[in-house]
Amino acid sequence: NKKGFIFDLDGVIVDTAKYHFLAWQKLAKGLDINFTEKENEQLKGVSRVRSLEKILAWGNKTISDQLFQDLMGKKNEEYLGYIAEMDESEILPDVPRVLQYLKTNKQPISLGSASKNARTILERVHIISDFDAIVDGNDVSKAKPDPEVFLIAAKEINMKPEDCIVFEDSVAGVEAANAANMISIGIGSKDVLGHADYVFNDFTEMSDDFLKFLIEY
Ligand code: B16
Ligand code: MG
Repeated sequence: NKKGFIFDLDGVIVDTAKYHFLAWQKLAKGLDINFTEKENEQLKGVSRVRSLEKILAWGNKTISDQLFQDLMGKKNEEYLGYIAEMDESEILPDVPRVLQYLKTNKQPISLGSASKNARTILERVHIISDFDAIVDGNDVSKAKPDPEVFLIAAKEINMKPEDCIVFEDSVAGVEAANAANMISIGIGSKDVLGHADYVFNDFTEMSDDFLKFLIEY
């Protein structure tokens, strides 16, 4: 039996949301916009362009296209500074166990992330070789909740969407997985991810037996 297992990156494999937050907060401060952790929640799974649009809207600001581009570049530079310091200690609990279980059972594994920095991050934390395919923000034209990223991720591992399982931490990402006709597994709080087929607080709560069930259903 074979299923395609598709992992989101930020919030599922590593917690880079804290670095996105620091970088966006610095930028917002420069624009005199108040930006808190609560607003940062709403940027999870959201593309870089869309994130800046949202921050500007929260602060009631309109800026030129040129400045918009400059700010996106600045934010990313700041973010890359944090990523450069990452190592395998930042992999979230039990992610290696789950990947190992799937590999041992010969299941195809794909990444489906909105981030244009996904490859860099996977390299930094030394798990890039665990993935049979990597689909990220550079490969898509439509951001989550559009299912495009997951549909390409499935195709790259030669699996039909209905035979794929998606691990996601964001509202938009779970929506995208559902729209792709895949099994959606929320990683996080049930209050936020109630629209997922299954929800676990984190991978430590997901048993090998459950993974076996997913492979065999
Ligand atoms: P970048 P994911 C998403 O990654 C993040 O959750 C989101 O906060 C970020 O804005 C987006 O990637 C774009 O990231 O600026 O690195 O291209 O959760 O889909 O893995
Ligand atoms: Mg995410």
